[in-house]
Amino acid sequence: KVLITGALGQIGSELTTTLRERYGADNIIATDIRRADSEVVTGGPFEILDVTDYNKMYELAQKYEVDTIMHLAALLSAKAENNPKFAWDLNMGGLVNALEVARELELKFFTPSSIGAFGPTTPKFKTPQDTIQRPTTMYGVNKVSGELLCDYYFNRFGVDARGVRFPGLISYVTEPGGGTTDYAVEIYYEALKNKKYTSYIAEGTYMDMMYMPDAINAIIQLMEADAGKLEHRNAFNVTAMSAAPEDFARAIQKHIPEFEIDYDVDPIRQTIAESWPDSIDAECAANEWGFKPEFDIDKMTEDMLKKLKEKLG
Ligand code: VAH
Repeated sequence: KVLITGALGQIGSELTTTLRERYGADNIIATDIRRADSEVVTGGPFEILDVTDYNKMYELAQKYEVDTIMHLAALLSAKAENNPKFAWDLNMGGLVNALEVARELELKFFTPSSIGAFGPTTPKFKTPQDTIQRPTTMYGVNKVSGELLCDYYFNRFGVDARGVRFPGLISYVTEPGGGTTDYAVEIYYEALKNKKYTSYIAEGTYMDMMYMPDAINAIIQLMEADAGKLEHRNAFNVTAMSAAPEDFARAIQKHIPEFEIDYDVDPIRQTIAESWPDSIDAECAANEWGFKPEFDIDKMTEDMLKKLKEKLG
């Protein structure tokens, strides 16, 4: 039985529904800081949980007799830059609470890191699994600290903590909130609504990206992997493509020829994007637990436009 925090978020909403299909709805306890009219709330057990409230988290984990926590509640990079102190309190306070509950109740643990855990001095191309990590954003500081904290709880207390460094995630179910890579989601909505998108990230800015189905599969594969095979355990580099705004425009134009992109760069999110790698190396994830993404930019674009058309009606 799994307790998911941040279950109404971009990853949490799809992770909740996929795990409910896979393991049975009653075995997946969705939690978030607010209730919303969403099938995440109606499709199975749902509880209000502010992850900075340790006692409530402990109480829910015990009440539902879960054996796993998947901790997804966090503030993303751009929002964190606007509220660095709040980001620290939520991102680190929530994580240490979740790890403490996992330690106390001997639960399996998942939380994602991000390519945001790398900084300007990290090798930008085929970024290695083990390399320099001196991020220059509060989000990045939170992600590096989180990777180290998860390793600490594994080495010191034996908590079976696992994690991946996610790239930008593209999805059509729940929009991301306050990330730097959100342009790669917005562009599809705008393509269908206005056949035009003004990108806040400059042309030629490469970042790793992945379609949400590949991200959810990666979480399940990692969590079901044989623990003995995990050399790196937390923070596996995972990616499906390295892309810049013009790559998305070209892929969309294969379906909507008249689609146009122009640029109005946001200096804050551009600075964040430029501090991250262009392309990371996911060799360790492939070797240690068989990570293999299915969607490249063309396959993702075809599916994204099809599903968004249905969603937007
Ligand atoms: C963000 N989508 O933009 C998140 C993610 C790698 C990007 O961490 O902050």
